Amino acid sequence: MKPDLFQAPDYYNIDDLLTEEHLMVRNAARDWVKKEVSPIIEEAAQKAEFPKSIIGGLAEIGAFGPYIPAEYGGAGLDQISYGLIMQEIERGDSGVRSTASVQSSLVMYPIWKYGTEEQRKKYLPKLATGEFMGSFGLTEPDHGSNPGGMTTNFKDKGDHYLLNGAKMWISNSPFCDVAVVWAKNEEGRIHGLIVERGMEGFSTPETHNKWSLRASATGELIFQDVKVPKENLLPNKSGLGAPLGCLDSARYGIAWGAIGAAMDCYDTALRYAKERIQFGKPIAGFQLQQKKLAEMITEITKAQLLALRLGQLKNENKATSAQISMAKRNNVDMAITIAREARQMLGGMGISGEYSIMRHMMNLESVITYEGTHDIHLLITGLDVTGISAFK
Ligand code: TGC
Ligand code: FAD
Repeated sequence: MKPDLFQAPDYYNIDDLLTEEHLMVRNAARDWVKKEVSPIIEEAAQKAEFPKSIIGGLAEIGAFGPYIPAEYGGAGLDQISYGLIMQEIERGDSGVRSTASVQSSLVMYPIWKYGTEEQRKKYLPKLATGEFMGSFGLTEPDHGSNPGGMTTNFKDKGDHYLLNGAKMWISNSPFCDVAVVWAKNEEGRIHGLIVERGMEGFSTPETHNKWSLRASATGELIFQDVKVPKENLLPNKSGLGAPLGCLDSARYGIAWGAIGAAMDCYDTALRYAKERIQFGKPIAGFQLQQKKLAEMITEITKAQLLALRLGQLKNENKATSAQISMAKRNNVDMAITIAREARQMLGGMGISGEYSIMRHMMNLESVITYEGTHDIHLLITGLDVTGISAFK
């Protein structure tokens, strides 16, 4: 892969709206990605391997639990810092950001918000350092967009719960030490359970042959009469709102992360267009290519402002789920559109692993699907503005 010459676009001087702490956190993540992710990520994606060697570094830049309080090992940062970290990591690769999103928002967050003090103390510090890696099991083979229909279930057996069912498309599953699993009790109420690797009847087969998110490990979570200790139930929230509350946090991070992927594609295409000579001049001098670049920087700037405002609302605990859906949908769509345009600007080189664009483009096909598809988020906005559900 080419050396990483990334220069972040900031067309509206948005850095001026960030605090010293935001800039420090963002720059540390940016430097780390350049040094530790860029040199290895292409090979990892080509080999379809999650690069476990970067787990310690992710922990050091605060990517595991950025907003989890320091007393539990988290970085104790605000929501904008969390977003900026996700942006920088996804500038490197969406699959690496996935690993961080799952660890922070889908594993640490529910343990922190819905767990007991004992559960927080037992799991959070180890998840923050990457000693434990986590996964989040909501999606099932027959229930993706409609998680409320899940059939994974647990029965009260007196001194333990007996868990049965299967989850699929689970990020980090093949190597996770713990899984936060959503299942129905005998009354059909959804609860979260912490399942640990090594529990009898629990297996995590890997899903192969993905063309997207190749540097992230994806797999299943299978439960065959797994005896889960009663103290592993997350007691402080139940119902579908519990897992959806975690998704709010992860979707918010994705709204920022997608900007990173878009910035990398734009920056790569801009540099290439200035250097590539056809018909006796740089292709950046042709109006059609300028249209692409001008529209890219316009859309990136709009997405940056959307994410920043959402971050301010999150910091004030005022962001609604529907606002988060709008930002996730808009920013991922913006990023995938830019990736496709940028890929074309590189001509044949656009499909080569020498450049990051095709990898981003393929990754974003997962990002636009997971954490609620593009269409599901549109329906969430539709419901919010009309008051009428078009889901069912
Ligand atoms: P509905 O009746 O609307 O709601 C059920 C209950 O949940 C509450 N609620 C929320 N709570 C918090 N945050 C949200 N975003 C919420 N949305 C809804 C709601 O108030 C209600 O509460 P209560 O107390 O009244 O019971 O539910 P529904 O069955 O009609 O479904 C709504 C729908 C379709 C929007 C929802 O199910 C949905 O978002 N579907 C998409 C599924 C999804 O996003 N799955 C993601 C799986 S995890 C993943 O992809 C990780 S990828 C990780 C990575 O690698 O980065
Ligand atoms: P379906 O729900 O079958 O949807 C198929 C199509 O139908 C979509 O276009 C959808 O928009 C459309 N559709 C569905 N319902 C409606 C409706 N009411 N109106 C209009 N259109 C509709 N899940 C986890 O729990 N944990 C993870 O860690 C995780 N990681 C993932 C990693 C990857 C790489 C991928 C690809 C997925 C991951 N997922 C994870 C699963 C992901 O959240 C689901 O794939 C996603 O929610 C969509 O579900 P589905 O694939 O079953 O599609």
